[in-house]
Amino acid sequence: MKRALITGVTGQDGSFLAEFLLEKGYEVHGIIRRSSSYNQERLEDILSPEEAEALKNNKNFHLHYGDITDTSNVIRLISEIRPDEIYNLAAQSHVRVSFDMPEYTADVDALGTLRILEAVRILGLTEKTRIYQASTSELYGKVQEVPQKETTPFYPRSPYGVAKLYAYWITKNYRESYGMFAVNGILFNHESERRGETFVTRKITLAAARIAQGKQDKLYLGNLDALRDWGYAKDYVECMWLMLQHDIPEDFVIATGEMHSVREFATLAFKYAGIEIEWQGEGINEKGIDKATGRVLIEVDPKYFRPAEVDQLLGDPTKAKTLLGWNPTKTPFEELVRIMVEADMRKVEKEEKVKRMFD
Ligand code: NDP
Ligand code: GDR
Repeated sequence: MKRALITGVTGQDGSFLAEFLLEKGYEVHGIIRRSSSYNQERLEDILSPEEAEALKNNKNFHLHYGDITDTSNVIRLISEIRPDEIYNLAAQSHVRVSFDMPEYTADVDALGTLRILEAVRILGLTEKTRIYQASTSELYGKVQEVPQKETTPFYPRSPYGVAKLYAYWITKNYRESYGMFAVNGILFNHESERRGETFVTRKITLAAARIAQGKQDKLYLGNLDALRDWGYAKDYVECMWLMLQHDIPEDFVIATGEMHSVREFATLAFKYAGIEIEWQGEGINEKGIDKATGRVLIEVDPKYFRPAEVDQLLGDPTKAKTLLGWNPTKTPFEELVRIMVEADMRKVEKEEKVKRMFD
């Protein structure tokens, strides 16, 4: 039985990956952080009661307290678990927040990766343990080539992107220096019904559901023109695993090859929630109006603008398609939006009216 360690198991990707690996017959270990309030919803509440029960009672699923900023903890856990595969998904993953917490973001996202690589090296596991590093399309930032592929030069535009740039290169460096099987998955944005509520897609699908059910009045967004290559997270975790099963340690771009704007995402999400949006005005005065009632439902709030923006990202998944046999269009854009809105419509049915202070 293969043994995997997932950092960031309570996150969107970690929860999907844990389920995926358990289904493949792995013994799965996950690192969870101590928190003053409960932080395992994605492993329980978001799953159906049957799935949550199955996960909890699965003898092959083990959770450990830890933090990738804590070197001794990382070394102890890796030494005890002796994993065949490590998936390093832990990160301060919010780009906007990384401008407010640049040093912390670097500690977790850059040095956290180094700590894991070093632990594997120090413990003499370089031959045994394969490592997946969660790299990102944010490395491309100010785009130098369209679409972006494995050879496209990087130009990160946020403290998050810069920290992940270090993680990308240190992973590659350990591979080249010590012959480790350590690879970067350069994943473009991927979303789902388990996406964190402050990322733009989920913020929109939740708001569309709440507005449709009379539980929220308005949605405030930042840059409506941003273009992203959005895929479905459940499809992307398969690729993380495929990269570690490949004969040669190599880096891969994972993307759909299709790009849409935030405005388009919002229009479609509201449509699936039963509201037709008409856009009026320009720039910070642009508004999304309910065609049927004339009510303003979406407004721009400059508070969500970033000091430096990534205007557009479009990935070329040819290498993953060819070498890993991965299908980038398994869940098309429209289907992704529909899955998210339908899940949020069900969730919101059980909710009271909400007012968000921080999103
Ligand atoms: P999430 O933000 O949903 O999850 C991040 C996870 O990391 C959470 O489990 C969080 O724990 C954990 N974590 C944060 N800091 C630490 C720490 N110091 N020590 C241990 N665990 C920590 O991210 P996603 O699931 O969306 O993304 C997974 C990874 O992939 C991240 O590294 C992200 O940067 C990267 N990525 C994501 C993309 C996307 O579109 N989703 C695209 C490309 C890359 P807690 O629950 O306690 O906060
Ligand atoms: P991103 O995702 O920064 O691409 O990082 P996010 O959903 O936060 O933003 C996407 C684009 O939408 C614009 N935007 C808004 N964003 C947020 N969060 N809130 C808003 O109200 C809003 N309005 C407009 C943003 O300016 C941006 O252009 C995600 C994360 O998962 C990273 O960890 C990952 O590495 C990258 O995707 C690939």
